[in-house]
Parts: sequence; structure tokens; C-alpha cells
Amino acid sequence: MESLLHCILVLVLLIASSLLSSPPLVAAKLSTSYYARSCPRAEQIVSDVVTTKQIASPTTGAGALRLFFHDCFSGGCDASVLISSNHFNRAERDADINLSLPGDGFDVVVRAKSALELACPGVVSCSDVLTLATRDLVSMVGGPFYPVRLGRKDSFTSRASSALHNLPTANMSMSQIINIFTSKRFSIREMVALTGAHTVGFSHCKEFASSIYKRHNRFDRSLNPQYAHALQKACKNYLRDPTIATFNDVMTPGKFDNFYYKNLLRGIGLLATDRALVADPRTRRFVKHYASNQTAFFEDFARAMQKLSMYGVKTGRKGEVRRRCDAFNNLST
Ligand code: HEM
Ligand SMILES: *[C@@H]1O[C@H](CO)[C@@H](O)[C@H](O)[C@H]1NC(C)=O
Ligand SMILES: *[C@@H]1O[C@H](CO)[C@@H](O)[C@H](O)[C@H]1NC(C)=O
Ligand SMILES: CC(=O)N[C@H]1CO[C@H](CO)[C@@H](O)[C@@H]1O
Repeated sequence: MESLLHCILVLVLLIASSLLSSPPLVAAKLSTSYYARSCPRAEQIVSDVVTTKQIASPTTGAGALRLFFHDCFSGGCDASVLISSNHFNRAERDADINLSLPGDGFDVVVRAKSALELACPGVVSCSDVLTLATRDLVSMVGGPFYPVRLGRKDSFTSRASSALHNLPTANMSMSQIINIFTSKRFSIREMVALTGAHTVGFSHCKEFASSIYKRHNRFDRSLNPQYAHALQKACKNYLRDPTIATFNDVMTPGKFDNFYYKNLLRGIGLLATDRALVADPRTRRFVKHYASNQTAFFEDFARAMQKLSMYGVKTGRKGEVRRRCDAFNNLST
């Protein structure tokens, strides 16, 4: 009798603790060995394709990382961002905010998926491909390697409006950005760590042009004047040529490291929202922490990416394994 009570107590505690840890039910269904039987070489296949692609096109890593963030934040990591628009539906990737998402990020997913379809047709979801490709690319450009759980299903929907409501933009206030993250249960610290992704990749001039010219005869106080001059030069013709873009991290543009934070402390943050991370007392201490200790940044970034990769994940009948990443299996939906 006593042992039965004990068992029940343990069971209740187990259930309670699984409910408290987030996100409990979905996390239980995903696992690092999800494809161990159905497609044992899945991770290797993705890794091979990603390596070849990144060597040929070094902008791939940043492109995929941003794509992954956008996919997860607009309605969960479910490959909804990969769907092409048609006559009936404006898909997520065609929301205005997505216009600048670079082709290489999409391309690496399509290539990895094609290779997987040859080895194990219809088995590995596009959302898992994007998750794995992003993880591999981050470590390939110098960032931390972290294990990811697999078994995501791909979405049945993709709507442009979802991206517009869920993604941060460079003209938002720090309070608005914090709200976006905390409403999805990401802490301020996790937000600062994830935004360290801006240690790689590019931004187009229109995303920061409004702050690089003098107003009332002086520069924005958060911006290093020499840096502002260099940006003015780089962006001189951006209205005529909107494809002009500059590095997010001018010091080590292609390397995943903590120079993004070091730069911020010296007034060489590119986007207004990057510089606001130093100006705002809610975020400044995390910037200083990561600027002074890359290991601390990598640990927090890896943990936050694992959490991001579980956000809004669909399992079971809530999704499908798409045959092509840019289209639903049932084309009439
Ligand atoms: C905190 C709020 C954030 C804002 C306001 C923001 C905004 C932006 C903007 C405006 C660009 C330039 C896009 C372009 O001109 O093409 C950009 C680039 C980028 N963002 Fe963010 N971002 C944020 C957070 C994040 C997070 C959390 C990640 C990933 C975990 C991320 C990853 C990237 C990457 C990798 C690029 C470079 C893309 C490329 O080179 O193709 N960003 N971001
Ligand atoms: C803020 O930026 C977004 C995307 O870059 C743009 O669509 C929007 O019009 C901007 N909003 C304001 C108020 O400038
Ligand atoms: C840097 O951070 C790591 C991980 O949090 C920690 O173990 C290490 O002691 C820190 N190093 C310094 C010099 O503070
Ligand atoms: C990368 C990508 O898919 N860009 C698309 C964004 O939206 C425009 C217009 O809707 C498309 O032409 C692009 O291909």
C-alpha cells in the first residue's frame, strides 16, 4: 500500500515537472534519434550538402540562419516560410519583410531535401531539414555546435500576415522588440543572445539609412562618426540600387564570434535596434557580458537556438512531411 502511494506520488511529480518545463508535450515527441531507423544517414546527408553549398556560396550560412528565425517566429518552426505564393494565398516568404531573404538560404534547403528524397523518400520533413542545415552552418562559420531534436512536421498553411505580426523590424523600439520575444516566452537575455546572429551576414541600406546622416549638424550619438561616414559612402547610390548591402559585423563579417557585441560597445552597430541593445539598461549588461566572454555567448546562443527550434513545432496529424519544400502535398489547400 505504502509503495503504491509512493508510486502515485512519483508519477504525479513526474507529470507536474513535465508540465512545468517548456514546451513539455511537443518536446517529448521529438528526439535526436527520430530518423535512426527510417533514414539513418539523414544528418550526414544534410551536413554534406550544406558543406558543399557554404563553400561555393559563403552567404548561405547567414541566409539560412535568418530564414530559420523567421520561420520559427511566424507561427512555429514548420517550414511555412519555404512555401511559394500562388493566386489564392500570399505566403509568408512574400510578406514585405521577407523580400530581402536571400536565395541561398532557400536553395540549401531545397538541395538537402532533394538528396534526402533520393535516399529515403517522403521521410524527412522540410522543417527538420531547415533546423539541421542551420545548426550545421552556424558551426561551420565558427559558432557553437548543438544537438537538435527531430520529428517536426511541415505546416498546412503559410500566410504573409503572420510574418508581419510576429517579426521584429529595425525601426521598432526596444520595448516593442522585448514584447515580441517575451510574448513567445523568450527572456530578454535570450533575445540578446539570439540577436548575436548579427555577427554574420548583411543588411540592406534602407534598413539603417535614416540614422547615418547628421541631424541638427551631428550624428546619432550612439553611432561612431567614422563608421557613419563609411556607411554613407557605401550607401551613396542605394536609392537607385536597392540591392546594396553592408556587413552586419564590419570587423569579422564572415565569422561567427562575439565581435558583434564588442562592436556595439564601440558605436559600430549597424541597425538602430542593434545599437539600442547598448543604450537600453534592460539589455546593456548582457551585451557587456557576451562582449567580454565568447564562451558565455556561445553557451547561451546554443541553448536559445535549441529552444527556438522547438517553438510552435507541429507533430502527428498537425502537419505533414512535404514532398517539395515550397509546396503543400495537397496542392488545393
Ligand atoms: C532583435 C530583433 C531583430 C531585428 C530588428 C532584426 C532585423 C534584421 C534586419 C533588418 C536585417 C537585414 C535584412 C536585409 O537587409 O536583408 C537582419 C539580418 C539578419 N538577421 Fe536579424 N533581426 C533581429 C534578430 C535576429 C535573430 C534573433 C536572428 C537569428 C537567430 C537574426 C538573424 C539575422 C541574420 C543571420 C541576418 C543576415 C542575413 C543575411 O545576410 O542574409 N536576426 N536582421
Ligand atoms: C518599419 O520597417 C518595416 C520593414 O522594414 C516597414 O515595412 C515599415 O513600413 C516601417 N515602419 C515605419 C513606421 O517606418
Ligand atoms: C566565461 O563564461 C564561461 C561560461 O559561462 C565560464 O565558465 C567562464 O568562467 C567565463 N570566463 C571568464 C574569464 O569569466
Ligand atoms: C527569396 C524570395 O522568395 N523572395 C520573394 C519575395 O517576394 C517577391 C515578390 O512577391 C518574389 O518575387 C521573391 O521571389
